[in-house]
Order: sequence, then structure tokens, then C-alpha cells
Amino acid sequence: MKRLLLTGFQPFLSHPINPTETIAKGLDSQVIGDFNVSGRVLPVEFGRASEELFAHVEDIEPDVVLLLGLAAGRKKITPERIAINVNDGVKDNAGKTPVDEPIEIDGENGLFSTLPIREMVDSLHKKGIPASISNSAGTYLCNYVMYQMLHYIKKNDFKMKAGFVHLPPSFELVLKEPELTGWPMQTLFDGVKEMILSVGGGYE
Ligand code: PCA
Repeated sequence: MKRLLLTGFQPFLSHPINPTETIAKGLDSQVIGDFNVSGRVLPVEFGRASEELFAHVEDIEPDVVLLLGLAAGRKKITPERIAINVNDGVKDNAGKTPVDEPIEIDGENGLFSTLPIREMVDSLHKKGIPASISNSAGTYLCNYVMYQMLHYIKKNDFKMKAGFVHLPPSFELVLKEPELTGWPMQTLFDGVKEMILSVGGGYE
């Protein structure tokens, strides 16, 4: 059976809950479609996040890496098209605030997701779940891990596919931050499972 590494992030900034942490833990060790899923939670820290991510990749040797993060202001599930070679963020959980820094000095300006993002969006729509492709993952931790993962795969000439998906808030988070708009946790779980199934379908 094929292996899929699914990551979420710890809570960060004003958000006391990160639904992607709940999903990574909740789907750990499950079999979904063609995949044995390993769920792991990454720290919201430049540097440490990718060190831990690479350690999980070496340990699990996945065929597919699906990275998840919270986009507190979004109202759909949004597979990201591209990661850019820039760190420029508000404070991470260790207090670092990079300004206009390249992630990899000699790295490419941008790296495209190698997941079937169009099929993922289409299959979410078939299930009645709002989704669209996003053309910017920002310049904070989510863009950082996406760029690092794709760069690492390219540098090592690995066959694995990888990409990033931003999720909207969950009801649990909205209860803590009422100005946000969110979804039932169950719908977020269903959406992530559906994307894993569609990645399985498009994978040779
Ligand atoms: N979302 C942030 C970082 C951690 C997370 O879940 C982002 O969009 O960069």
C-alpha cells in the first residue's frame, strides 16, 4: 500500500486552535483509498518546521506529502498552486520575523505543487464542498514548508508528489474567535479525505 504523509500545524498568532492539527492527529494511521496515512503536526517556526518535516519524510518515506494549514480568512478549501522563495512574516511561535528573505539563496523563484490540484477541487465540488485553487500561499509558514518540501524533493530527485492546502476555520475556532467564519470540523475532515482519494486516483 502507498504511504501519505499528512501534516497540520500547531496553533499560532491569535488562534488558540488550529483545525489542521486536529485533522493530522485524527487521520493518523488511517487507511484512505490507496494510502496508509501518517499524520504529523509541525511547529509554526521558520527553520524548525522544515527540519521536522524532513525528519518525518525520512522516517515515513511517503509517496505523497499533503501539507495542511489554516487560512483564517478563507471561506473555501484552497489547494495552493505555487510556493515562492520568500519568507516575510509576522512573528512565528519562536518570535522570528523574517523580512524579504529568500528561503533558499540559490533556489528557484517559485515551485509548483505536484498534486493534481484541479482534480482535487473538482472532486470536492462533486461532494458539495466549496473549493478553489489559490495562487498564493502567502509568505509565512505555509508557503515556507511548501517551498522547502518541493525544493527538497527536486534537489534529491525524489519521485514523491507534494503540495499544500489551506483550510478555513472550524466551528471550534469560531467559538474562540467569533469574528471568523468557519465550517463544521466534520466537513473539514470530509474535505481532506476527499482530497486524499482524488490524489490516489491521479497517482500512477
Ligand atoms: N497557517 C499559517 C501558518 C500555520 C498555519 O496553519 C499560514 O498560512 O502560513
